[in-house]
Amino acid sequence: AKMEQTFIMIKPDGVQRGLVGEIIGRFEKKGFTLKGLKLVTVDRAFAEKHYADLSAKPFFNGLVEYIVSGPVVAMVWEGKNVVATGRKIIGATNPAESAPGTIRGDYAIDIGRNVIHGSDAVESGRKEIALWFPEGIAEWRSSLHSWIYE
Ligand code: YYY
Ligand code: MG
Repeated sequence: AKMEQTFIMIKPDGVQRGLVGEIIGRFEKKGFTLKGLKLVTVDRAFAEKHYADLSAKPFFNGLVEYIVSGPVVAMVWEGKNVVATGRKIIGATNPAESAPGTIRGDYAIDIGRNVIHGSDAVESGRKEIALWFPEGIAEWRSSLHSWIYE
């Protein structure tokens, strides 16, 4: 299997609302492997860097305020196709359009409180992992590997 990594972040509302265990459980039960995990509160400059591509958008300031408003759970998940599949597990950006069964579809209402972030491509995932985990991530292989991959 060709392995990929993605950066997943539970946003401050997800932490405050006690959704951390539920969200991690969905990625775990799917079969993906947890390679990095930390609870961290970031400052404005860091949040602006994470969302640099969106700096011209009218919602940018509110988005940055939201991300710095409390601790977030930063994670790296690994697996075959984890970037695209992770986005499916998360659901559409606007929770009004996210399908039931997705994280945003099940737990969010407003676009500006949509609980979770996931990288949109392998390359942006690589950049986000480097930004959030400059110390590096764990090197391990799950003993379940051959029960999940053929
Ligand atoms: O990748 P994803 O999080 O699904 O959406 P992006 O287009 O990258 O936007 C990042 C973030 O910005 C989104 O999760 C909510 C917020 N946002 C917003 O508040 N209003 C919009 N019209 C679009 C995005
Ligand atoms: Mg995005």
